[in-house]
Amino acid sequence: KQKLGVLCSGRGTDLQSIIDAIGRGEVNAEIAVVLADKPEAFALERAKKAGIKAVCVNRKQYDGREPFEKALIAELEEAGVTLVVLAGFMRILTPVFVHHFAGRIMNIHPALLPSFPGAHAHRDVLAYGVKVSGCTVHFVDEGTDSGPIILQAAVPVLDGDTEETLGARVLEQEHIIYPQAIQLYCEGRLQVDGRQVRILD
Ligand code: 3YE
Repeated sequence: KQKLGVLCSGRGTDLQSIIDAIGRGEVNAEIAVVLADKPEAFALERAKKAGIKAVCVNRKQYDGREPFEKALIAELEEAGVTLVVLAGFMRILTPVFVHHFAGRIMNIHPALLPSFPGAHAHRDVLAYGVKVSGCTVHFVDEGTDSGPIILQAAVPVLDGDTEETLGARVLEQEHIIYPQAIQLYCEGRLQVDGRQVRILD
């Protein structure tokens, strides 16, 4: 059984969708630890409420990325984590972290990659005027939002959408496809071949 380490920075609604999917028996994994990079991340409360170990590795208390990531790695290894799940985690990971968990890190991005990478996807989507957006689950590599794509879901962009209304529509899909992608990994059904991720029967 895979042991997940979920990294968060915010409200933790994607984390909650994973907790709930495990509870319904739709994801056959265990969340070994939830880590946040700031103490006010509500994800920490969600984890504790679900009886999951929750630790703040406060970025502000570290002098530079490498010591911060070493601390993350230490927590993940102590918990025996086999798959790292970024769920609204707002930090770029350096090659040190990416190589430590090579091929074992997933992220969800709230747009249809390779369009609109980065920290302000909904704002960028609305500014560009595209009519379709969505979300993307991908493996994490050394680039930002550039790794092999596992699953995507599309939603319409509607007249009068704000970052909030579009974000809520995309979030509904995030809560469906992130647990699905994690379960596919847990079943050993994701075969990565360069950029292509094949989903095995
Ligand atoms: N790291 C790698 N590859 C990826 N992290 C995320 C995805 C992903 C990844 O595919 N290697 C915004 C983060 C963007 C940003 O620039 N953050 C700053 C700090 C901002 C602050 O001070 O709060 C930074 O330097 O990390 C997760 C999504 C990252 C989204």
